[in-house]
Amino acid sequence: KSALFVFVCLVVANIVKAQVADLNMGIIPAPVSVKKVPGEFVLSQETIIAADSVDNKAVKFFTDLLHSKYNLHNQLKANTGSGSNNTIILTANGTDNLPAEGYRLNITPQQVIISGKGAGLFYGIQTLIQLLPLNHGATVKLPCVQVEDYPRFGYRGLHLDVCRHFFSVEFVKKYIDLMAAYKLNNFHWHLTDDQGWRIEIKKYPRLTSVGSMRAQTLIGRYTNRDQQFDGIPHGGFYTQDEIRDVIKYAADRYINIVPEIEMPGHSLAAIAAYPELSCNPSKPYKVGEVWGVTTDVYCPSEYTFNFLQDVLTEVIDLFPSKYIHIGGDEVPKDAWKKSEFCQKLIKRLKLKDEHGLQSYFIQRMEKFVNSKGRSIIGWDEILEGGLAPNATVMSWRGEAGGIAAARQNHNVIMTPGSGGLYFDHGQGPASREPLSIGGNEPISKVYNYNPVPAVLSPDQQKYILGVQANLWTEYIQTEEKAEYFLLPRLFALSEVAWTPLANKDINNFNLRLPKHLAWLDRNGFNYRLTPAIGAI
Ligand code: TNX
Repeated sequence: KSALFVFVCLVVANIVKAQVADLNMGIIPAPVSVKKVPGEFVLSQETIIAADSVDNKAVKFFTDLLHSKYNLHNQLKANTGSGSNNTIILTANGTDNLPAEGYRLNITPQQVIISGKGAGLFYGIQTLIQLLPLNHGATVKLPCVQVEDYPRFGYRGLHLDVCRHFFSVEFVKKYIDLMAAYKLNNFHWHLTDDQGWRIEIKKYPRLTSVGSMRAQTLIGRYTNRDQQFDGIPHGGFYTQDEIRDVIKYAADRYINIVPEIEMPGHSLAAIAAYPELSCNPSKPYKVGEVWGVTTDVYCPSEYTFNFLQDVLTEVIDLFPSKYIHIGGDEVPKDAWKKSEFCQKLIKRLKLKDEHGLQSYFIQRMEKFVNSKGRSIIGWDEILEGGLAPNATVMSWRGEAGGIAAARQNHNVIMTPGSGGLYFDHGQGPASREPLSIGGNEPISKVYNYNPVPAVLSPDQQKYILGVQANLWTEYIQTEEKAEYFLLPRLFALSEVAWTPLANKDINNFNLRLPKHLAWLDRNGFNYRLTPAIGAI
């Protein structure tokens, strides 16, 4: 009898589970509200697409996709507001009271209506695309449903380090495609570091002719005591034309690109190109060949400030982003301690010590960026010695920096390694994973991360703009490996960034995963099979 009872309970539990999954219609990130209704809409060659504006970029994205993936060439016409059958209506009408980036999607047997403004319309289309079957015949059926949706956070970020290993424009676009499909809206492009400078700067050609190429790379871990090198040069950079092309590609998908130019640390590639940027210009420098933190950093001299202002001027001319990331992390103070120039400067400026100098450096650069109408983001070390007045803090060494910044009324983006957001860490036990920097951040840990620390008051919590995951590439040499480390964790990130806390449910998420893994297969992405769905 009791066995029968347990069996019945299990069956009921599974039905309930399946229904919850059904409620979300398999959508990732889970929307604010989803209501399944009976019936289906049949999308065919005869279906008309009626849009407020026929040359809207979201509309173009949709018709291009129907063409390329479903071989459908539907008639596109201006939306007249009349309700003819077999029509997909894309409109800004009916968006009253919707938060920014929100949309409504209503599928009935007669019509599909997506209401949204700007990014909202684009996200409504992304949700509709997720409802399209992966396998289809001559007709494509869409289940009837009513969705209302908007994001939990305005900043939903993903980072890529193209310095430790260079990635092609094609790959960067593929990365952006993934972000768009999962409603992420800020691509943090880590463009400069010790081991490579990756952006063309017209005024300083040596940054790329010298700084974009390292002669060799340390094999294996950076703790490799034998110091064995591969003997293979590694390099690459983006021309300004390529950068403009990527910015447009991202903007067409409602993705902003936050460029990062590191200072005062992680700057060895630039110093190798222009040794005058260091406090000890007579020393021989070469582009970094080992990972970790180097003691060679920019000297806070007028030469350096002029150089960085010139660089940022070109960067700001290229990137429309409100935010310009100026790094600020991991700055050993050795070179400044040894430098007579720096010691005099500390005295003259009445600073406490080298931390004060770091703060002076960042504040000075912030003033410059602000004078161009933009704002800086910095890693949480920019808190040391006092925050620059308008800075946004990216909290990576846990949440402490973010909490401190929010308490000082500064905006914060949470990206703690301890929250599972360092996607260069493994997704399982090291023994079963490819070589990585270490760590074990399974998808469930990413999923359960909450970017809003409970220790903050409701007013302070408002400073948490959002969340980001980072893909550092010391041990990620190929596109396949980058995708393997990114996926499927990106799906969990999208739900952390978008879905209301109350709607988050890991069991429900796990039930929705297989369809999205199939989508990855269909679109040629490599990924790690997750234990959550019964495979390692
Ligand atoms: C720390 S996160 C760094 C990066 C490394 C990363 C490796 C941050 C601001 N600095 O330079 O690539 O760890 O996980």
